[in-house]
Amino acid sequence: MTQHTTNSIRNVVLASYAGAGKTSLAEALVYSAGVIPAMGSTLTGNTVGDFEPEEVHHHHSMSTALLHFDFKDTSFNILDAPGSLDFFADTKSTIHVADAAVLVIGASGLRSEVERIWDVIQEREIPSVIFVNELDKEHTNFESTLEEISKVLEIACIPIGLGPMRWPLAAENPNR
Ligand SMILES: Nc1nc2c(ncn2[C@@H]2O[C@H](COP(=O)(O)OP(=O)(O)OP(=O)(O)O)[C@@H](O)[C@H]2O)c(=O)[nH]1
Ligand SMILES: [Mg+2]
Repeated sequence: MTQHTTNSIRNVVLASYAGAGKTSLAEALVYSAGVIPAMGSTLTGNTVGDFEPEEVHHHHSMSTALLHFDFKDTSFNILDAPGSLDFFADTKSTIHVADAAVLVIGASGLRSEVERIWDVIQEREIPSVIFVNELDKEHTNFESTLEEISKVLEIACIPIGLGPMRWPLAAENPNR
């Protein structure tokens, strides 16, 4: 097992409104890293993140889940925060302990709660990126989503695209 110092540990929060795809993204990350052999789904109720019976029943996260993987020399703790405003206190506390944030936006439509969550991330002044999700859905458009994000959050976005990536660790992991 790799020994990590605090310098090589990153605590990254996935935050957004409900249904944007945080738990699915967390699942894809641990799958890509070779931690799990197959991807679960929140609809089926077999994801790593949504493990509480209530979460499985309602298909929504109700508290922050911690997922972990190593990539190269860095150890990542992924904090999958709930999106519903009913659990906003939990989301806020999670953002307050994170080193970095990923704001997940579903391309099928931005919800108004996103401003409140973005404000908390901005208050913390931690490195943050926006992940545009659901681009496989019909009638979604990356450029118009980007425009909407810029308008709603009053920021200038710099698009970064990552192609299909096979992580070195996945090839080494016996689960893959
Ligand atoms: N088509 C498509 N569906 C997606 C994508 N990401 C997530 N979904 C679906 O969207 C729904 C919500 O995804 P979740 O990952 O549970 O969303 P969440 O942000 O964790 O939601 P909360 O826990 O309620 O905050 C599920 O049915 C997912 O299968 C995507 O990229 N494309
Ligand atoms: Mg979730």
